[in-house]
Amino acid sequence: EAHPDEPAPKPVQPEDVKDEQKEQRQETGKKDVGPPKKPHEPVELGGGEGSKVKAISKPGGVHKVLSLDVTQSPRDDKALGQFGHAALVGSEEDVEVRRRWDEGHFNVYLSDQIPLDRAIPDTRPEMCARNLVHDDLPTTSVIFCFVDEVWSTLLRSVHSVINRSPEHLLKEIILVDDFSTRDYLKEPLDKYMSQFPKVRIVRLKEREGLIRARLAGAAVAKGDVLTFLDSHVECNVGWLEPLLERVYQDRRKVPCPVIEVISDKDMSYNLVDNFQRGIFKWPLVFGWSPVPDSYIKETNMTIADPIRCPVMAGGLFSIDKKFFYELGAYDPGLDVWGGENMEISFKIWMCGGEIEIIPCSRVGHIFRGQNPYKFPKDRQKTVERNLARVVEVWLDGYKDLFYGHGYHHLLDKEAIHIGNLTDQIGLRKKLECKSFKWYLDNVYPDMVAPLVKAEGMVFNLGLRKCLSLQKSSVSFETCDLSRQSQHFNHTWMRHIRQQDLCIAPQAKGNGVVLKSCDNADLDIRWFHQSTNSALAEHLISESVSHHMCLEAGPQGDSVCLKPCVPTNALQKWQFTHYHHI
Ligand code: UD2
Ligand code: MN
Repeated sequence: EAHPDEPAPKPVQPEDVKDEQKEQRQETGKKDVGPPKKPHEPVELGGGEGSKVKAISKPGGVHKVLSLDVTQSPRDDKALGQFGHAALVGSEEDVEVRRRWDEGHFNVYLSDQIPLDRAIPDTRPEMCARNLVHDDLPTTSVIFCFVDEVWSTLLRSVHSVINRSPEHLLKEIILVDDFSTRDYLKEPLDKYMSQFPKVRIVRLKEREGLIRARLAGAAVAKGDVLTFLDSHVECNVGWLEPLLERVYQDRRKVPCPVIEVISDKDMSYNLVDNFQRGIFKWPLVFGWSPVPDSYIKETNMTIADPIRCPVMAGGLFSIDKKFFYELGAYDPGLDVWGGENMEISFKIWMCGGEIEIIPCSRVGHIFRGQNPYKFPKDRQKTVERNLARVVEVWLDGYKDLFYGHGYHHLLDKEAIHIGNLTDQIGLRKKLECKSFKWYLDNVYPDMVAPLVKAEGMVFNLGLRKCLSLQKSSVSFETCDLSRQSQHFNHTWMRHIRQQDLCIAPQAKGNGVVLKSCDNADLDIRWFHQSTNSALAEHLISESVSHHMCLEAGPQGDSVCLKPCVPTNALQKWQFTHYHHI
């Protein structure tokens, strides 16, 4: 178990918190658990916050986080996978393991043999069990959406919520069935869940994808807070109250639990590194990255403090229901899977909220190598289109960075059927959300995001002169950085650009002309291999009809396109400065 040297906190049964007591608490502000605390004394939860924003104290009674776990002393402590231990199957069973793997893209065979209410190690940092939370926390609706989820993992997810959430805070569990095809998810699921009055099942009439499925769940939710979870998780001891406490402290905080790893192979429950935050890299790829040591030191951050996250992983978080709707919920135009975590993250931060990981709240999740369900359309195209919608609404000028990282083809909006964005753009205006630049500067300052790949003068190696824009034509001059006429950018769209003008190959002939820059214009892109101002390289026109190299006339009186010659110095160019991402 997690803290063998520490006596496990005495489990408090959910029945301990009765409705009458709850009402009484709200009236009198008295608590029934934990040490007494004066009603208006500021409460510091989890010590000095990494965000430097001190927790806002709220009046009202407090109690120690309820370390509910009716499963800590399980019925069968010899059961497979019990206590989150790795479960192994005999090699003669390998065939079965393999045969059933594709049902969920994890070890379904094993999962089916592990108790639905198994105990898992309490992986919280030690101080978490001593933290105080308010008595009158808001209630939550827990929303699971799923499509063809494996029976045992779906049930284990639901059991973990029921067993480890304070009864009075759990308004309901909403299961949104995203048009599953498997029979056991129909009557058998209804029947099984009928033993839990709090579980409601919503069935969608067609496959909507996880985004619209979550919206359908939210639409019927009665709790004050929405808590979204994937349908193959195990909520750990004390997971819920720390999340609700953050929302209670400030309704614009969007807390996420630490996502721990349930092995897809042996179903063991594994804790993850501390101090991890959710980030993205170009082109909007989600990832984890440690909080810098210097930041931890400077802010005296402890392993139990909330961690501000530029983006969330997507699956597991709590959000004040009203705030969720004020933000316009999710863009309902996002299909099936992917990109919605970027959308909600940018929206939350840019429109007044905050995303945090709460180390005292931990939920295990089975990470799978592949989506175990079918995409109605091509998977890659679906995700790309979702991302393009997000980018067009939220990224301002930085969208070129996204497209420039291998997504040029998405600029052809007609080909990708990006759909209508009027509502989303209108929403951003209405909410007066901040710019993407503000987001980068304030939320993700360590993100490298230059708007151009290279800039400054464009030096020709053979001629030893620099490109210059004179009277709207391209010529050469002795290099002089102080002259604006010699300043060009090589952008993420691979344009050679000065203000709004781009260098382009002549439609007929080998010369170059100036055109107004247009991201969708394939003819004005120039491939340039160099990433380093010590190395001159070709500028290769990507225009279909040319595909040749930019070359300086030997007298410096012209610039034109010629077939590329690796050794020709008149075809070698270097920018003054290159940016690295
Ligand atoms: C991660 C998120 C997931 C979501 C996704 C990006 C975590 C732990 N998981 O991928 O929540 O944000 O990134 O979109 O952060 N589902 C449906 N209908 C569909 C497809 C999926 O209901 O058409 C359900 C699915 O059964 C599951 C949930 O949506 O419960 C998330 O799907 P996933 O587990 O395949 O996503 P994951 O964990 O790879
Ligand atoms: Mn998942």
